[in-house]
Order: sequence, then C-alpha cells, then structure tokens
Amino acid sequence: MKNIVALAGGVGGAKLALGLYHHLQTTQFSKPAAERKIKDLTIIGNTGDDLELFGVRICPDLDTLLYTLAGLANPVTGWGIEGDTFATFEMLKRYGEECWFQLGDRDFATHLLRTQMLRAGKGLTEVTTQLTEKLGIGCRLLPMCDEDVRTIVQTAESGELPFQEYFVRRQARETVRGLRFEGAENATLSNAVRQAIAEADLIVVCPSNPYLSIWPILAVPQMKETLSASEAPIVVVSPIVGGMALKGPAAAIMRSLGGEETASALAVARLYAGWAQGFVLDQQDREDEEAIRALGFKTLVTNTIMKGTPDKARLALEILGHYKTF
Ligand code: FO1
Repeated sequence: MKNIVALAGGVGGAKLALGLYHHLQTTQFSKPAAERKIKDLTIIGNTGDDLELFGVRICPDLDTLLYTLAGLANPVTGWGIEGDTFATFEMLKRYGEECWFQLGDRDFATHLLRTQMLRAGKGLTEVTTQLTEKLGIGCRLLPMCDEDVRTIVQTAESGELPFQEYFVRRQARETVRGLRFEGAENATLSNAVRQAIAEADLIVVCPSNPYLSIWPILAVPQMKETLSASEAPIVVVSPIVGGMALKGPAAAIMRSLGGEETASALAVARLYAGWAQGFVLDQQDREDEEAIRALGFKTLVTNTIMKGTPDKARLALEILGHYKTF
C-alpha cells in the first residue's frame, strides 16, 4: 500500500492537494484498508507566511489547505471561508485599527482556537492535526515545522518586508531582490514530517510558487535532504503555464530573482533539477518538454489548469497513474 506526500503553499497548491484528496477519498479511502492501493495522503504546508495580528496566530497557507480540504474555502478568493462575514474586522476598523489583512468572523474562530491551543503548550503540528480532524478531513495536514520561520522579502523599493506586508499590504508590487527565512536555522523536522517522508512512495510538489511557497519548506534543516534521500520519486507540477503564473507574483519573481528573461515551465524545472525526478507541465508548454527532459526529468504533459473539482481530481489521477514512470 502506498503513501503520498504533497508539499503545498497557498491557493495554487491547495487546488492539487484537493484533487489528490478528492480522488483518493472517492477511489481509495472509502474502501476497507486491505483493499486500498493508496493508504495515506499527507500534505506538508508552508508556514513562512504566518503572522500575528490582534494577538492571534494566523497561518494563511495551512488555513487555505484546511478550508479547501474541508469544502469551506471561498471559491472566489481561494483563501478565507465562503460566506464569511466581517463584523469583527469592521469593528476593529471603527476602533481605528490598521486593517489591511482581511479576517472574517468564522476565520477568526480558527485563529482564536489555534492561539489558545498554542498558548496551552501544544505544538503547531498537534494543533493543526486537531483542527484537521475537527473539520472532518480524512488526510493529514502538517505544518513544515513547529518552530516559527518567517519569510522576509528583500525589496528594491522598501528594503525588508515580512511576507504579508509585501504580499497583501503592498499587493506584491515591489521588486523582489532576495528572500530570507528568519528562524529557519533553529527549525527541526517534526517526527510527523519525518515519518510521513520515511513512509512515502510518491512526493508531489504542488503547483505553488517555488520561491515563496516551496523554498520556505525546503529551508527547514534536513527537509530537502530527507526528501531526496527517500526512495520515493519527487514530482514537481509547474505553477507557470504559458509564461504566466496561474496566481500571484511567481512569474515576476522568476524574472527578478531567477534572472530569467521570461517565466516558463523550463525555468521552473531548472530550479528543481538534480533534486526532483518528475516534472508535470501544461500542454501549452509542450515545446519546453525536450529541454526539461535534457535536465534529467521524466515528464508528463497534460492540462494542468484546475478550474472545478473534477479537473483537480483528473490531474491527481494522471499524476498517480504516471507515477511508476517518474
Ligand atoms: N490575501 C489577500 O490578498 N488579502 C487579504 O486580506 C488576505 C487575508 C487573508 C486572511 C486569512 C488567510 O488565511 C489568508 C488571507 N489572504 C489574503 C491570503 C494570503 O495572504 C495568501 O494566500 C498566502 O499567504 C500566499 O500563499
């Protein structure tokens, strides 16, 4: 019986995570354990984007995954909860508080509960496991580590900015010159992450921004090495399609940080060359396939644009169906 581990950032990553979960839920997890081909799915989420506001700990990428997997996510934004109200947020504004990061009332409940559990001494892994179970999600969602790691964006215009200040407050308009992952040097692989990787048969890097969403995960000491030492093939799904990011500033960052003239599936593949074995690219980028193969990847060319849940599950099925060739 096989185990799948997926690395994911925010909205783009959550789409494939949902595809994997939905596909496995309908074809595998509903069967008696002995009849399953795939036993477990573990999603490892980025926590470099986390922040504290109004005394509560907010984990945007974990929450995007949590709400997406629980069927609660706002389909328009991809983050937050569908149909949420903003009465608390409006009242905070009335008090004259700076409110640049929108927090819904129901979303606040997650942050309050998480903060209460953290203050009671639980680790983020345990807290996330409890939230996942309480929302009835049938796979594992793990933070990349229990320690605080914060993505700091070094911009040309404003110097260093904490991630959400760059991403939300300034709407990712500034030119990114560099990144650092504050606290990463003190982070450690949790037992849960270590065990999931040790038992993995396939590792999927979801179509998340490599620099902003995947690098923080790989910045946890031993993460990159442990993943590559695993016998499971690592398969990267390109977040760049037809030279554009499906969402967010990935294309602009590939140009400013990666020194690429244009963002492309090939440029993404170069970032993972020598570490990952498989690469999934969109049919629009078919012309990059040969060059990606020349970097040493086994490739899968398909439609990677995920609109509805059936699209997401279809991509998951194709990746899983192809896995022996990676
Ligand atoms: N993104 C925005 O663009 N504007 C927001 O006000 C905002 C609020 C927010 C609140 C909770 C949450 O879990 C996510 C939120 N996001 C918001 C999304 C978040 O900034 C990004 O999805 C990730 O951090 C990037 O992956």
